[in-house]
Amino acid sequence: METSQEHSVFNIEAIRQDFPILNRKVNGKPLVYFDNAATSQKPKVVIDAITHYYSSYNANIHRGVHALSQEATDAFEAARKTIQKHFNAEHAHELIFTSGTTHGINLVASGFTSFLKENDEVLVSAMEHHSNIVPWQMLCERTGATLRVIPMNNEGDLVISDFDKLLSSKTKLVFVNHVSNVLGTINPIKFIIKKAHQVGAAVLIDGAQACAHIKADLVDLNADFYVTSAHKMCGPTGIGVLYGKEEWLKKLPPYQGGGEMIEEVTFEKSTYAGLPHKFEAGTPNVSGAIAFGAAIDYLNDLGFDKIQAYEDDLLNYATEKLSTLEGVKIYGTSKEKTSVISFNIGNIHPYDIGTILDKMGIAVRTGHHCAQPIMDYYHIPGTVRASFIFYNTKEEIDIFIEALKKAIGMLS
Ligand code: 7TS
Repeated sequence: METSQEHSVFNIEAIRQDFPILNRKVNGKPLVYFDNAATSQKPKVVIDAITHYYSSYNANIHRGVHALSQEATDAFEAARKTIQKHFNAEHAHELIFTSGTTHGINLVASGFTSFLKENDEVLVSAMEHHSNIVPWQMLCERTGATLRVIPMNNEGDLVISDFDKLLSSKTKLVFVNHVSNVLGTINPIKFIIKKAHQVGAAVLIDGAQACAHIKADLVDLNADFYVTSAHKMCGPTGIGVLYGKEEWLKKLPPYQGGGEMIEEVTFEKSTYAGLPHKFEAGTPNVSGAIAFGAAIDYLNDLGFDKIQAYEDDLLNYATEKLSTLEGVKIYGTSKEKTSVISFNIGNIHPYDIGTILDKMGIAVRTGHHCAQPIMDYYHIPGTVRASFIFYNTKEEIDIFIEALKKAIGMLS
């Protein structure tokens, strides 16, 4: 295994060796994996953490007197602390294990049912993933509150002056992604949080697309809620985290009833456990949480400053190369963006480009990317999306550009 010393100079070859899947071929060609915004690949330390748990200390947690249960509980709670430290949250009990971003958002949206009434307003940005839109629409249906939209402009930036105008004493909640999954825009969330707090609104930040690229500092951001999924940051699927400020998590009712979330149960009445257990009913994804911790350690060993500098370089290189192709239109040209490029070429359908790239071993996503309002804004059915991460290389981008040239030749 490569040491973090070797990684400290961002030794890309050593880093790529950490990811077993990168050695495979697809359709007879070396895999070029540019679908990292959908899910990232997993380093061996993460895969090993899962194998080690199941082969050495698999047990249910928080309930056994026996050694395996204690070891599993300790590892599970150590992972929570790793995540706390990573996001600089004040307390470990402010971090609730979820199955992912979607679960975290639904938990908060469900909890706000009793806090909202008719004529209250909630604000969503124009560039959200469906999972940061639909749960709030359902909340509005339950409560009679109104959903209002912070608009975006052609570059893919939020129109902050309009956000200012939308804020009022009626605003109770604002939910915005840290980074857009289509446009790559890094939203000015610290400013948004500050402004929303001035009118007494709570803010939920969807960090799903940020977490692999940006280390969020929750004390500095002062967010009320921050949600993310481990699988976007080299961890496993089926596990994520909801951060909530202690004062909010104490106020919110439990999302699910069941084992482990109670203090006492009788047929007359049940009382609930304290944080974080109140929101963690049932047997959790123990191996997932432990491997999530391993993924965070891995990323921090690489260093987020180095990750960002490397990915910025990849983004600039790819943007420049792509722009030389005739008929290319890139959606999302914000000055502040992560390594995601959504584009179309002339009138060629994105799906056709994706299919040809796949034949050449290149994985991209095509379609609306679960963000139909962005597609509506640009009046397009979908885009091709290439999303890069720190284990991608300029050589892979060259292969991608050559493959695109071939695809254009075949399709136009
Ligand atoms: N929010 C954002 C900004 C996302 O990009 C995604 C997933 C989610 C929420 C939902 O995360 P989950 O882990 O609960 O599914 N985005 C994508 C994507 O862009 N392509 O595939 C999944």
